[in-house]
Amino acid sequence: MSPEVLEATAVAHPNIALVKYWGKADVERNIPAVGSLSITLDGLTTTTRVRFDPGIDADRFSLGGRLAPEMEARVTSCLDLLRNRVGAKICALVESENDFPTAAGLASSASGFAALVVAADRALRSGLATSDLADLARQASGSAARSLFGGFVEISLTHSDRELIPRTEQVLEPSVWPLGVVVAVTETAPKAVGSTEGMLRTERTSPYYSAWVDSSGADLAEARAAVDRLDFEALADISELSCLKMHALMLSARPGLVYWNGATVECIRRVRELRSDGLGVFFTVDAGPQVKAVCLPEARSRVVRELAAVPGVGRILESGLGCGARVVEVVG
Ligand code: 2P0
Repeated sequence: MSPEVLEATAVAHPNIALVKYWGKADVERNIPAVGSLSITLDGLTTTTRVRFDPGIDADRFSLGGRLAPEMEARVTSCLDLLRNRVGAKICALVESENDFPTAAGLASSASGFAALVVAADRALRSGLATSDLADLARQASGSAARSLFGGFVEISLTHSDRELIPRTEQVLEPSVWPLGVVVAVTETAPKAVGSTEGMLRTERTSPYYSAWVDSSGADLAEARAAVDRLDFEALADISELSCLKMHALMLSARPGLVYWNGATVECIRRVRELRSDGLGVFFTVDAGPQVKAVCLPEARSRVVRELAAVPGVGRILESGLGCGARVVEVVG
């Protein structure tokens, strides 16, 4: 192998927001309009190998063993951020695999861009701090910044010279509060309207958008306080509120964004019944039809059984909380 070939492989996990991000303060720089709080999963994994090779004159991207030219522009833009930062010009072959459905509301772009920046950073020997890599990943996909870290992760926004500055940080190690997540997969096809397009449409057309942005800071503070106290009931309340508020906002766009199907609604109803029976579980749903049930460890097996029995649920994925994106192999 030529000594100029630089290669590294990284893994990253999707994250699920409990306080949701929806809307952009700056589209160009992909600054979120609201802060968010997420948990990183350990049961779903993206593995990405980046090989910088002086023998190629354009980046190439494959997903699951098939070339994916439709995604190359986003991958190249993300790599350009890193190349510009370190003064590199070399192109890369990027091979990525997900062990879960892609683009169906399971945050594959989050784990994908997190793994990409971590692998590319190591391959180029750039040695950037995790916070800097999170910032690069955030510019590629807002939720990706959160997958750089494990456990409970917050993106907070501060004002500086009339600009919003996002900052991503871990707020709790996964071992401190080892919650479980049960994903009820109700559909595996990619979603009809991607998150970026959906957010821009919502901002342009929903009469509720400013109320969403104005109330998000209080939701985030409430959720942070619940996490700090390890208060499951309080976290359940504020997480379901943030989820339903985001979907109400999406529904109020023109044309309305309906990411749910019938089984999504049935799963939500079932989780609510279980919770009112005293089981430690709450739901959240992202820009897709899957329902994620977040639960106390002792509730997990019952939640799996109950959601598997809901008509329309095709598959159940189980996860605990995991760690942030990391390098698993370096070549050269
Ligand atoms: C979240 N979502 O907080 C919210 C909830 C989906 C619903 O972050 O436009 O793919 O690339 O910054 O990161 C999905 O958005 O959006 C997302 P872009 P991204 O998890």
